[in-house]
Amino acid sequence: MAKTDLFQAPDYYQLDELLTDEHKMVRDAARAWVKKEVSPIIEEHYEKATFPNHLLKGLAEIGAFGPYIPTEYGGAGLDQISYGLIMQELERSDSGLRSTASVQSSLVMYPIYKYGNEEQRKKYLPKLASGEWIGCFGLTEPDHGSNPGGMITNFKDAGDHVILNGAKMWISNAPFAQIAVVWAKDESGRIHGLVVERGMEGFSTPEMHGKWSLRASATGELIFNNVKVPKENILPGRSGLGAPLSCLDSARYGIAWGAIGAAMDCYDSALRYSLERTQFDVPIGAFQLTQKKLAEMLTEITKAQLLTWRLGVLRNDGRATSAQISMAKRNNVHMAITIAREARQIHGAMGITNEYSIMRHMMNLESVITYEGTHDIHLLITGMDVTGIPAFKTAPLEKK
Ligand code: TGC
Ligand code: FAD
Repeated sequence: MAKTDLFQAPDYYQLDELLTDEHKMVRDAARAWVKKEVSPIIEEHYEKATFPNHLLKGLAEIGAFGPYIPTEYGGAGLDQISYGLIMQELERSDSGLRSTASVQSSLVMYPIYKYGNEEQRKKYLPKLASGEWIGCFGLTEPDHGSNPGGMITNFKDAGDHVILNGAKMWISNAPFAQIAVVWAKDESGRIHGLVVERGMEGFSTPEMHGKWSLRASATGELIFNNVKVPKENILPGRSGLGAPLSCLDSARYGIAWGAIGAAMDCYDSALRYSLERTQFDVPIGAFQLTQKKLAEMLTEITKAQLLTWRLGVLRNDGRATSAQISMAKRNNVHMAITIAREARQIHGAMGITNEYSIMRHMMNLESVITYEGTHDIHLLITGMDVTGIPAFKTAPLEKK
């Protein structure tokens, strides 16, 4: 039987006062849509490990595909805070749904908008904004995760087209995407973005199975076996590793907001449960140890809300740095996973069941703390920013 979604968002510092009417309208529309369309079906999709394809149209309607892409290309033309609020509401339901929207908006539409030419923008963006086409983003390879600069996927010049070879792994949306924005090296070793379309000969997208996390999101490989890609599909605006990394900035920013959504859902559920569940003749919320958990959860959520709102203001001004975004992604995802674990304890045995969203959030967040840069990589980005010294590489180990 479909469950009733009783979610109430915590706003302990009255942060709604910092939002414009448009922000609140966008957020409330996403929240209402999630309650009506997603909450009743998400557990079933999670259990079956299927992506709820029928939600794509609704996602487009609430502006989740290209929220900040200009309206002339089909985007919603919203600001960065509205974009963040949509991601928050989506991840409140499930990180996998937010993932699909993050990838579509920040990792597919953004590079085409930012580094594509006018023809490419007109060809792809409206169809992506409406959800008619879904895209994916291929950066990670089997042997190159945290170190994408070492990628081996490559292309060779062949006149009016290039020949693409290699493989990408762990790619969200890959199994059903119509297009893939793929990062590959040219003959001189320089990284470029190419739009690879489903149906091109030699291109396949096998689904990856066996995930205990992000089960309602489809993850796959991208395999390129002498794929002929027309030169007009190469994004001309920027080359080098900085091009894909700049797209990650946008997606990581959205994740910083999204993680707050997952945390709010866990806190809200734990608070309600602590007032309903009785042990030793009193609600478990009467015990100091339960109150400590709840108070600390709310404190961390409130700090994350403030951090993220400020980051949104900086991003709207074009002043947010990559390192500031890393700090927010790292802090908020860690905050959310910690809260999910504490909320699970408050729910006792019930916390491990699908009656509650807690365990699903907790397992999802294990992916979120790893993708888009791991927890430790983001720490090293902050470390590099404050010291000026990159600590990603050590000298190669000598063979004995
Ligand atoms: P490094 O030498 O530091 O930098 C290479 C060039 O890139 C520039 N740069 C950036 N530009 C824009 N934005 C950023 N965030 C940037 N970070 C660096 C840098 O200035 C340099 O430019 P130039 O002009 O001097 O060449 O690069 P490195 O090889 O030492 O690596 C640095 C490191 C480790 C931080 C980077 O590789 C990294 O972030 N690794 C993590 C990889 C990652 O996050 N992968 C994510 C894959 S996509 C994904 O997970 C999607 S999940 C989606 C979902 O479902 O939501
Ligand atoms: P590794 O890089 O092998 O890291 C393993 C461990 O070593 C980590 O703890 C890491 O922090 C640590 N480590 C690595 N280097 C250092 C260092 N220099 N210093 C200290 N510690 C280090 N990628 C895409 O391109 N597109 C997608 O759509 C996409 N979707 C994903 C969806 C899911 C569900 C998941 C799980 C992953 C997805 N990814 C995607 C891949 C993701 O970005 C990578 O998993 C991530 O970047 C980490 O790479 P890795 O798994 O190879 O781990």
